[in-house]
Amino acid sequence: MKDTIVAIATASGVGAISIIRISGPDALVLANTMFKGKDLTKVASHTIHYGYITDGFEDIDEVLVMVMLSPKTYTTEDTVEINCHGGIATTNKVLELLLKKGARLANPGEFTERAFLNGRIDLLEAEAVSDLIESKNEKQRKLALNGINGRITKIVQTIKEEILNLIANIEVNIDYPEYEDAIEVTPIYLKEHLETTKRELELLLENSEIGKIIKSGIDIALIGRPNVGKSSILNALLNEDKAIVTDISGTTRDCIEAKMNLKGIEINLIDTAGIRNTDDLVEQIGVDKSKQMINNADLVILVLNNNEELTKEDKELLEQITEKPHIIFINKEDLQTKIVLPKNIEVVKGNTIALEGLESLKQKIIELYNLDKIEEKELTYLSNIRQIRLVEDALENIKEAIIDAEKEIPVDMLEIHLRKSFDNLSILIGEKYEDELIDKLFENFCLGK
Ligand SMILES: Nc1nc2c(ncn2[C@@H]2O[C@H](COP(=O)(O)OP(=O)(O)OP(=O)(O)O)[C@@H](O)[C@H]2O)c(=O)[nH]1
Ligand SMILES: [Mg+2]
Repeated sequence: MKDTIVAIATASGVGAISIIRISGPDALVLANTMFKGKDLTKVASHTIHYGYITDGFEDIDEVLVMVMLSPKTYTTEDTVEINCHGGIATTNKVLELLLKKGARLANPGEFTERAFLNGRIDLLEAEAVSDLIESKNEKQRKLALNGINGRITKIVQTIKEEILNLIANIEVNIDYPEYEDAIEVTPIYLKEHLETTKRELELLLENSEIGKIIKSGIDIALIGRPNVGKSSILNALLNEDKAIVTDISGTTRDCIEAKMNLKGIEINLIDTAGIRNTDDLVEQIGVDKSKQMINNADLVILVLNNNEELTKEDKELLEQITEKPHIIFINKEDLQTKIVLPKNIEVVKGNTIALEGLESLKQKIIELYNLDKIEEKELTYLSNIRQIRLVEDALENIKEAIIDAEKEIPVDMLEIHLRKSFDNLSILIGEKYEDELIDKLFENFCLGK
């Protein structure tokens, strides 16, 4: 990390200004060699200076240069940010000059990686930086910001401390059995304390479901036989003619996806081809996709026709969705009721002609995912698979320790589970890491961050 890195920090394209960011031991000297104005190596930290960038022969741009000296900077290293006029030509020319002078082009996310490696932020905070940049709505923004603020880290640190205390007490018991004032860690004592830790980890995981919903939205598939009105429902929910609707069975041939917003959560609605046996090759491919969608979607809306008796296919579909989160929507309620439903199944009824039942359908989705409540809770959730896996492993080890404690296995034997759990949480916040994994993680960041 001895080299000095440079990257364009703003999005490429035409804009009022572009920012070129330089970080590392030579940041100031490098910027100074191409700056016509004050001597940047002599100015105070966190000051802005007006001047020109020059290649020695001609001026390249009129700029403002921000000087920030170590350690109070994003990376903790000396950092210079050149604010030049926007647009590709000027920005690239300034970048090119810096590269010629000896700076190295930064890898994606390398500034944030340095902030992490230099100990200014932990790994959860670093990941939240990326989330913040990518956030597209208010909830995603708040979730990411709480990550940056270190709220999740605090929760994890508390759990880590509890585990560490138990390990320390076990060690004291082993090393100094003669100490009478040391807490005697019996399996019963251990089990009692571990139950608390277990609940805390479980809560983190339960809440992470909400984090996933905020970050990735909910995939909802409209499934059913041909002609029951799936595409009509999609159009009605979106309030636009997105999918083709006709009275010909098998109108929709491929999955049609569209986004809508429910209580600030992104809903990815998927209209599918009506499921039936068919000799038409193209239609068959569509039908196969629809069947896959039953598995892949987060939620299935099974559409049935009020005006027809249940068919064999309907019954099969009802069977297939039992294990999935689902809503059954009885469409064409404006027509005569011929459908006879199995007892005790909960349905939403409506029609797309007078647009009835669609609000109830939305309400049902809101209830299923508690979308109304998300705002009230504090948005401190794990937000990616890496984080979730590590907490799952940490929990697994605590559970194993509890089982061992119940069997009254000597506490020093089950200390191994506690150590593994502790290590998982250390990896989660980046106190322990492998270089390669860290590089991989930051590769997903955008350039200049
Ligand atoms: N009476 C009545 N007709 C409806 C209703 N909803 C849809 N239809 C009609 O039913 C026919 C089929 O509607 P679609 O929305 O294309 O049905 P689909 O389920 O997407 O059909 P496929 O794409 O073939 O699988 C069209 O003629 C619609 O106008 C409804 O609530 N009441
Ligand atoms: Mg359709």
